[in-house]
Amino acid sequence: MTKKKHTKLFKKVLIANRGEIALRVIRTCREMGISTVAVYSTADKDSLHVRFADEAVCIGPPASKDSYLNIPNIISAAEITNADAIHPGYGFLSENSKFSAICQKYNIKFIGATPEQIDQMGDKSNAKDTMKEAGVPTIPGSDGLLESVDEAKKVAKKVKYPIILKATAGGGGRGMRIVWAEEELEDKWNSARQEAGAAFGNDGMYLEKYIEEPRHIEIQIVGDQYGKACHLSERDCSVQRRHQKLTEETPSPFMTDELRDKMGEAAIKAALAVKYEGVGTVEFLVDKHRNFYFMEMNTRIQVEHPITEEVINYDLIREQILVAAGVPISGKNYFPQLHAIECRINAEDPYKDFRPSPGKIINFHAPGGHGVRIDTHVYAGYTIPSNYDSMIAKVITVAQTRDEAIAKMSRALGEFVIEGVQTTIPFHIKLMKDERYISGNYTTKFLEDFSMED
Ligand code: MV4
Repeated sequence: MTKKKHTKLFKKVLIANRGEIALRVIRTCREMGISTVAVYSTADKDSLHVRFADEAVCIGPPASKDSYLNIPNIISAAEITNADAIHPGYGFLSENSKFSAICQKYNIKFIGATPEQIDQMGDKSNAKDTMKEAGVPTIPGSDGLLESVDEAKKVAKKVKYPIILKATAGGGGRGMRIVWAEEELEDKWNSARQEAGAAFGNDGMYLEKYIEEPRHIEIQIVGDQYGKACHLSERDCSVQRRHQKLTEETPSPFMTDELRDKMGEAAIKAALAVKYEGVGTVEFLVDKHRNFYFMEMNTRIQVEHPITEEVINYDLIREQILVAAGVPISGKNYFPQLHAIECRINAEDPYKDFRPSPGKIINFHAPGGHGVRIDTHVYAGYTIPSNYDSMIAKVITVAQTRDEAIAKMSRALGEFVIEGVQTTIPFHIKLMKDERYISGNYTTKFLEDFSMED
C-alpha cells in the first residue's frame, strides 16, 4: 500500500450488516490490521460475523427495522466501541442518505457515498437527468417527472409504443408498468402511481421507450477524493428472476473491446458528474444492436463484486477502505484477464416457485479446489432465520475461459452439500447445462421460459 502522509487509515471499523458480506468486510479489515466491531440482532447471536469480529454489540430484536436498520442503536454501538468508521455492506443502510449524514455528524467515516450522492442517485428521474446532462446515453422519454396522464400520452405518442412507466423512487421493478398501446395507458398509470405511493411514499412517475429483451450490463467504477475515477470493466447480470439476480458473469459474453471502452468511458463520465467517491456501479440496458443506455447508479458495494475481484485480481473492499481514508487511486482502468461466474445459493425451493426455505442446516460441505471461491456465513448446525434475505452462499469460479468457468461451476455445485433446507443449487446445476446459457446468448427475458421440470 502506498500510504500518503495526509491519510490516516482507520483503527477500528464497525460493520453495520450481517451474513456473508459482514464476514467479507471483517476478513479484509483483518488483513489490513484494522480492528472490527460486529453488530447483530438477537436472531444472529450464533452467526459467524459475531464470532470472527474483534468485538460484537447486540443492536436489537430480529426484525430489521429494530436492529440492522436501527440508526440510533448502530451509532451508539460505534460510540461505545470507539469505531472511527462504519462499513454498511449492501442492502440495509448502505444507500440511506440520512445514515450517511448522521455518521458525518458524529465524526464517524461512512465507507460509502455522501448523503448528496445517495439522494441524487436514489431519485431515478433526477439521476437520469444528471446523466443526460453529463453526456451519458439515456433512453428517450419524458423530460423529468410527468404532470398528468395526458402528458404521458403525448410523450408516449412521440417515443412510440411500447413504453415503460417508472416510479422515480422505484427500483427492483416496483411501480413499473410496460404499456403496449394507448388504450392501456390510463389504467397502468393509475395502478403504477398507486403502487409507488404505497411502497415509497412518493408517486412521481416518468416514462421511457421500452427496450425489448435487453441485457443488463453494469460497469464497476471507483472514484477518489481528488476528482479521479476509473472503471473496472463489466458484469453481465441478465440472468434474473422477478428482479432477483441468480447468476452473474464477467466478462459479458455479449461484450466487445470497443463496447467495453465506450461503456467504461460513459461510466467514468457518470462517476465524475457526481464527483463520486468510493466504489460504485453504473447499470446499463444494452439492446440487441449494442446500443447502451444508463439505467441506475448503485452507490454501494454489490453482492456480485467478487467476480470482478477474481478477473482483475483486486480487493474491492480494501479499495473502498483506502479511498474512504483519503488514499488516491491510480486512475488506470482494469480489464478482465480471466472469466468468472457467480451463482447465488439461496435457501429457497426452486421446484416450488423459489419459495423461502428457512430452518436449520444439519449437514454442510462446501466445495473447494482450484478456481473455486465460496463466500458464506453458514455452517453445519446454523439456523437460517426467516427475518432476512435468503442468500446463504455465493459460489464463484474463475478460469481462463468461459467454458472452463462453467465446467468448474458444474463441478463445484455437484460437490456442495447442504442438508436441512431447500436451496437453489439444483437450479444452478440445470442452468449450467442449459444450451441457451452455454451459448451466452441470453437476455433479461431468458428465465421466463426456463423450467425446473424435465
Ligand atoms: C427498462 C426495461 C426496458 N426498457 N427500461 C427493471 C428494474 C428497473 N431497475 C429497470 N428495469 C427495466 N427497465 C426500459 N426503458 C426493462 C427493465 C427490466 C429489467 C432490467 C434489468 C434486468 C432485468 C429486468 C427485468 C425486467 C425488466
